[in-house]
Amino acid sequence: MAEANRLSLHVPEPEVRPGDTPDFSRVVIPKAGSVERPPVDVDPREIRDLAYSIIRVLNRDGEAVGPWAGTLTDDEVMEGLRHMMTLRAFDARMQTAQRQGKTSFYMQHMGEEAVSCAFRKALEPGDMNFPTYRQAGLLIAGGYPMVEMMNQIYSNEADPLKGRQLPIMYSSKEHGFFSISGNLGTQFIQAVGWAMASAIKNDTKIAAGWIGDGSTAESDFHAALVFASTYRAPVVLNIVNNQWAISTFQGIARGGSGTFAARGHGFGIPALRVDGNDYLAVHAVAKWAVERARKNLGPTLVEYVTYRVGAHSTSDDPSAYRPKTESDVWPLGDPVIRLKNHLIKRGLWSDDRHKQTEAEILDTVIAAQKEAEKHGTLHSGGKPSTRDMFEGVYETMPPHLRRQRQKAGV
Ligand SMILES: Cc1ncc(C[n+]2csc(CCOP(=O)(O)OP(=O)(O)O)c2C)c(N)n1
Ligand SMILES: [Mg+2]
Repeated sequence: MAEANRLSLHVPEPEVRPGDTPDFSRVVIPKAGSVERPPVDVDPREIRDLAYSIIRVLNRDGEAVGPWAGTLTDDEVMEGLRHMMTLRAFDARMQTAQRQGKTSFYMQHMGEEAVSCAFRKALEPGDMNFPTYRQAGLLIAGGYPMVEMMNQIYSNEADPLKGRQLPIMYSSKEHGFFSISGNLGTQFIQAVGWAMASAIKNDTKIAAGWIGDGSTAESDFHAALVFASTYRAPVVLNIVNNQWAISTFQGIARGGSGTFAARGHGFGIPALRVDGNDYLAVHAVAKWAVERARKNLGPTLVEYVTYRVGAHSTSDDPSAYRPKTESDVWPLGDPVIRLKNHLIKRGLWSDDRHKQTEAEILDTVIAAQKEAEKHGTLHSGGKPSTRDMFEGVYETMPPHLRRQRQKAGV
């Protein structure tokens, strides 16, 4: 065969490898405030460019600028900073707890705190999230007790899920947080299905689906978009592009598409890209998308451009696949520091107040941890009963499980 006719596959490669100088020059970042804010009933064909831009509110000087600014009061912005700081402190304590053997597993949010914390504030009671493991900010910002989260992480006697779920896979119907499934991609089809059911019942509640950049390669992602677009389901479809899917860079799942958001175009779904490290921008875009769903205008696809600063999980070592200093040069900065600087600029905050709040939050997290540890940790103290393993799943227990339960004597 002639050399020219031989076929070969294209396998996208990350620009840099461990030991190289990190490089984010491919990430094109528009100026804060430069992207238009269309009316929520806009024809999706008129805003195709929003899938290729990045909606930003906070500029380099910490000012909130442009048409997407101003969706929150001063008190709400300060509360938002507190939520992100709480999530960060919670993460740090639980990461250490895993290293101390108090739980088998933990996953951090470092760098992505704004996404789930700000999104939660755009929802109403009764709305339902279908989250992955990296949206605990939905619970923190929704006022779910940290002690309950820790009880779940420790699989102790007070674990609301009775040891049945992997640590961090919380569930709270009351807090609009559907049980986390380890099977990624399922969140998108389930969110669309839940939203369709809400519309079929002529209810007023909307759903939010969550997926990572890597998981958009799952067929569930595409099936969800078909149903969402055909039936105009009241759902917000969130893609958290944190640049990595464990050790696989985002270029693999994105493939030839310009951006993840642009995948919405083939389905006629309005698609927006937002600075995921900008609490104010995330809130403004979430509010826009939630309003569309609530007004029965149908689904919105949102891509949050962010960066996973920490390891994928406590079982991962990122130095094996990316330069150690890559997070330092991530061009969208740190969500906590950016909101802090904004509040300082506005005269509502100070470095001293920040340090004091950090200390107060740490005390609260430690107090919650002590409380949870009274109920046991992975290898010590109270555990869920063996009986719990058999309860609460089947209305009528199948015979083979009944036999097992009898054998166990519970
Ligand atoms: C269906 C399915 N396939 C594979 C896995 C194993 N897995 C767990 S996390 C992960 C990476 C996901 O990356 P991404 O979607 O970008 O989310 P991120 O962790 O970055 O938030 C994979 C492959 C899984 N949990 N579910
Ligand atoms: Mg990812």
